[in-house]
Amino acid sequence: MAFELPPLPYPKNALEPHTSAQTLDFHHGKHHQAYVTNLNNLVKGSPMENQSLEEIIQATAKDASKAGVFNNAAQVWNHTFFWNCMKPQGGGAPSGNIAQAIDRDLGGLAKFKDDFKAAAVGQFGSGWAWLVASGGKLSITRTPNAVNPLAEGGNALLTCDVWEHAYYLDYQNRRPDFVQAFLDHLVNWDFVAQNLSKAR
Ligand code: MN3
Repeated sequence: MAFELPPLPYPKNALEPHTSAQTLDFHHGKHHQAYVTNLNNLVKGSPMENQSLEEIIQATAKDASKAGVFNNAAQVWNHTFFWNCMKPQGGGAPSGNIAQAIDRDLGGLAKFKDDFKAAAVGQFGSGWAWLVASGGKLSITRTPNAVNPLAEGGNALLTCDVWEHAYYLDYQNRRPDFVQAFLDHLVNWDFVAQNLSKAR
């Protein structure tokens, strides 16, 4: 059974003006699709064909000979997760458990936003910024290329794609402006709270 590109959880123009329909057209329709196609070609005829994305990611993360499979599997997972981390009229302030955990572990929402932005902007080259729950505690991390917290056994709660293809059409070199717009206007806090409630 081949992996498939999941549809975006909202119309392509729904995140405007913060992320354009043109960006989502390329980012979802070309970049994300290419990772799906590459992964299917790489696992064809191997036992991995019948494994879940999560199983493939965890099995290949530390195996240099499987870097191609890992990179494409992780990028398929990362992008599907990223689309769900955003919604139209998102951003604002979280409530409930996730708000309490941010206050407890990360010094409150304002400090979380500053620190998440610093992680996203400070990732040299391509990668991802993450809010992670591990051992019952929240932390902010950044990863290069396709690497994600699953590989380390952590629970991803939120991510922002900081590969240039995520923002270049709309923001050119201004990654900090993209990350600020993500935090202020796009974050789907309901999805983040749902991820926290499922965290192991
Ligand atoms: Mn991307």
